[in-house]
Amino acid sequence: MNQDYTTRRSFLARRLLPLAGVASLVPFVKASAKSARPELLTDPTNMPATPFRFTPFTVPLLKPPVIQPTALTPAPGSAEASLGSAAVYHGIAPEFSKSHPAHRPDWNDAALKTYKVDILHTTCRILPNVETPCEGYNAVWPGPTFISNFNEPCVVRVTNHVDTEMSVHLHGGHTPAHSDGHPNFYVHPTKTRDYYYPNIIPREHPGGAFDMSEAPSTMWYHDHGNDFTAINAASCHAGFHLFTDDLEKKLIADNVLPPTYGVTDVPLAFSDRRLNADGTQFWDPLNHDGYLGDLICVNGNAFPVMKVQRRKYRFRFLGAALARVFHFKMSNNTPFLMIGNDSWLLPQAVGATSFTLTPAKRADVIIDFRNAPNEVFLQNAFIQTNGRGPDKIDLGNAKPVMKFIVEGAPVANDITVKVGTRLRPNVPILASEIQRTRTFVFERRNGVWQVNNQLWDPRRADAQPLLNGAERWILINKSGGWWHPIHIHLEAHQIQSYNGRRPPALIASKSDTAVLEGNGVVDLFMKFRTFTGPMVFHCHNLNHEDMRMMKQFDPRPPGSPSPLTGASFSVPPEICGIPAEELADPNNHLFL
Ligand SMILES: [Cu+2]
Repeated sequence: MNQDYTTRRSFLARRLLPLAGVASLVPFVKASAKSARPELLTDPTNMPATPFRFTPFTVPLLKPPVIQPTALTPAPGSAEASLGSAAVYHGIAPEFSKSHPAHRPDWNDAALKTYKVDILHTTCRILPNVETPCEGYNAVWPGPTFISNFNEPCVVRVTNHVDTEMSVHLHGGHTPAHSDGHPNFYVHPTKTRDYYYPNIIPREHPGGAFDMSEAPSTMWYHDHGNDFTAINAASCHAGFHLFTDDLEKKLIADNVLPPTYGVTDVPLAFSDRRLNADGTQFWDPLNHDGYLGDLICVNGNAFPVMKVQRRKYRFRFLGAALARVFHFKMSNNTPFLMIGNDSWLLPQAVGATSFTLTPAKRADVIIDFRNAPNEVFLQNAFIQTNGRGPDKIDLGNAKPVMKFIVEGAPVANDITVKVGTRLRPNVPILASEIQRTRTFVFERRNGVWQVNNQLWDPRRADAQPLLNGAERWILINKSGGWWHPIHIHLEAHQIQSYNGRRPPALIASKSDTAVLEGNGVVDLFMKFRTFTGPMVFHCHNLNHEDMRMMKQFDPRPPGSPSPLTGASFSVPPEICGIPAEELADPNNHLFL
């Protein structure tokens, strides 16, 4: 196993060192006084600055394309596309089978939609005149947007054309373990895997009706490969997966929310990048604190511009950065209307003059341009100098990250959502439902990131909640000033207290990522429904995740302990999707 570990780290270094090495040889091209860069970002890091001049706010905001269904050959679930086949090497989630005990007849209310995604080498234009090698889902960044309807299952066939093990996680999804994007359930290079998303939500009780308070709105998908998640994310593996149900469709039909993807309903993925003089991305493989770029990208382009009308827009903010934390405000100080946190709409819309977005968080936000000046900027008020987390909020010196050009007269019959508008009713988890309390301490020991004094180990189930049960988890940050946004897979959690206080309305109902600020404590309730594990929870500062700040839980029925005893990686092949002969292959990178 140590041999295996060394091999993987060597590979990692081979893949990444050219990026960092180039940077160290290239003299820093100092930005002139006319350059906009010093005004765009406070960047007192020790990393070399991106050595290109450019004019910000000239590149139109990119709207990720919507992926269209396509027929798959061989068909999902066929003998040719099953465990061990050559065509679709990894088969399909066992829950897909109608004979599987977890399968429910009402999962088949709609026909199966099928999609094809290829992980490809490609290039992107972070800056308009600089071609940057990257990778991407269907060669675009952000990846194509999925739009799924409740209870309309789909299969996404992913083929890996790059030379790294990949794993695709549907973040916010209520998904079988086979298709969840577990870090060790790979799509190996040259191989193909079917991800099955039933697009269902948890039920009120086992066998009962679906709990419609659980229907998500804004999920996203991204790489989750063991050890490689940070560099894979930096290589542009991320996209949106939107989800609708009758309740959200009615809000749109009633003109409460806007209808049109890409026009008045716009996804915004925020990340940061840093370029070398040859256009490649700067990357320091020895930086485990957290990657920071000096170019703020929105949907893949640095500092873009968007033309808008004088009306309300729905923006799906996504914290797609590896370690940067944003604190957003508008340059004209118009307030935001917050309608969703992470994957879910709020019970009612909440006003906010500014808000924080850590890695992995989503904020579903209405911005009203009705009274805006002809030019207005979205600004970031956090000053951040390293991966530790933001240093301070400086609202009076916020830096622009995106420009809006506001055109025309106020639009008639605008959407009606406002502070207090009721959106998605919330069914709370009650204290009386809690079966057990667990405490997880996040800290740095011996230079690596740990949870409860342990490193990530895929052979070990760190928690075995009862399937369909509820637990209280207390997440404690004992790593000084470091921030750790903790993402828990499988379903939403409910934050009971945030740093010892009642949580603000924005995070008081449903979240999938609990933010541990420096020395912070989050006390939460969570249910574990529908699917057995293994599932993971981890820091979403991706450099921390890769350096072992991750644990595993495995919901199991009473009397059915997890096979993950710590002795071996013993998840059945039909769950992990990897044939037995591959599991026994010493070149298979399942462990470290
Ligand atoms: Cu962290």
